[in-house]
Amino acid sequence: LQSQEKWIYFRRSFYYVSSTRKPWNESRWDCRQKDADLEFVRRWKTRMWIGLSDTEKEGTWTWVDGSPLGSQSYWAKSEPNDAKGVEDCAEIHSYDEQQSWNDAPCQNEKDWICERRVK
Ligand code: 2F8
Ligand code: CA
Repeated sequence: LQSQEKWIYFRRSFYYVSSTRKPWNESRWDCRQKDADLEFVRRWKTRMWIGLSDTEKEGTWTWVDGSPLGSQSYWAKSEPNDAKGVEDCAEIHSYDEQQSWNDAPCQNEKDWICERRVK
């Protein structure tokens, strides 16, 4: 971990909160360079990327660790809607804990959180 960076420890993981906004891919790359990966949170103070996308196959949502999105999901009402056919990355966009996710264009710049699990 780089000493200037702020990581928060919670339940056997370290969490890093971004201080800039980036597209989904660059957010994930930032995490990977930190030996971490893009995390998901149920809600946050701003719109924020989570580690979930359907870029490989439209409509098949997959976590960055390769696991499929199971029955546990928190899509907002009418989401994911793949608006204009260009929304393949998931964000937190609402304070509603049960309906907080939206799919958005991956190149949009948003905040993100990295998770580094303690081995
Ligand atoms: O109403 C939901 C809809 O809101 C926006 O589109 C108007 C979002 N677009 C972006 O974030 C770019 C849609 O993803 C969302 O479905
Ligand atoms: Ca959407």
